[in-house]
Amino acid sequence: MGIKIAIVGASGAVGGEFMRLIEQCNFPAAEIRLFGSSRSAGKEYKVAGQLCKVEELQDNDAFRGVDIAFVSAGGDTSRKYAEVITRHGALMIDNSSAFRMAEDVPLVVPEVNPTDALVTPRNIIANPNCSTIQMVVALHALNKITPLRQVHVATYQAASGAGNLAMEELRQQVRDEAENRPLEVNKFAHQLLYNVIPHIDVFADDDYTKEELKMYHETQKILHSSIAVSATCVRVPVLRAHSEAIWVEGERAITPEEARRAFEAQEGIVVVDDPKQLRYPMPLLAADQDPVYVGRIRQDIAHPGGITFWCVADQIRKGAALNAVQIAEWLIAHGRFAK
Ligand code: 2RA
Repeated sequence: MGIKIAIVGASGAVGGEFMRLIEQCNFPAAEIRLFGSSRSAGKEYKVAGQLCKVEELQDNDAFRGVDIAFVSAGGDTSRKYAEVITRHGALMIDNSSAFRMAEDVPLVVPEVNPTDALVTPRNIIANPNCSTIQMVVALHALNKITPLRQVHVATYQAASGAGNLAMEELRQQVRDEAENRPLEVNKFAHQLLYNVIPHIDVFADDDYTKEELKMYHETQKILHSSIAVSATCVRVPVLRAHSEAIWVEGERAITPEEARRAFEAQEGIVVVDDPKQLRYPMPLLAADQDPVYVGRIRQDIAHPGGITFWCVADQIRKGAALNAVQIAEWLIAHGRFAK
């Protein structure tokens, strides 16, 4: 079976990962089209053996015949071009926050709520925010033991979440520091090198950031529950994997042994938890890898019956491109594109 795909935002960090994944996963792509801004138009990339030229995203009929459009070009572009992309029947799998909370757009993590992807009245499926994706895979495992009520999470988010230029800014700060040059700060509110910045996305009226509120609202939508998530989201000088310290409380007490068994049984999770041997998940372990890694599993001494653990995943892969490709693979396996 051949699926005709488009990648929108091809020149970005997530767009590049889509291209690598299409090749690495042997995605059944009969045709691959690339789209981008006027700045990117004309660039050429080799994808799964095909030489593809970036076409300018415009209000035209270029998406006629496309089955799946993987879109990662920012919320404004998604909002502006959703109708253009979907008007001839293409399924848009959107990485931006534009449609995540829309009632008629499913928000999907395939290990957690794949069947939500079957109902797409607008031909749009939203990919959750990266920090939400890795957390909900872990929460889903524990939710099978007992319904979870409350979650506290502190994130340690990599530069990649802010895109290619942000990763380059961190690399450049390393080089400039080594050469005693002044450090340039453009993509973040402050210097990231030798620093942590407790501020991702803009501040809302209640003094949480939008990134933190995404973790609250998206988690409820994906888990179909009223689970309450209080997050503090922090940027750290790491290149491409997000880490999270998570504290959960369920309707009944959970033991660390139960939690470990649930994580080990959960599709998508690899448990790395042997503190005596200094083995626990870290961003350097997770970079370029598919799984959500979980470790440091223990009873919460501040909340008897609560569980606390540490969770790490590659932000560009599971936090973005891989999750979208897995949604597409699940739909293909369930006959969505059977002709
Ligand atoms: C970040 N969560 O890490 C964002 C990207 N979606 O900046």
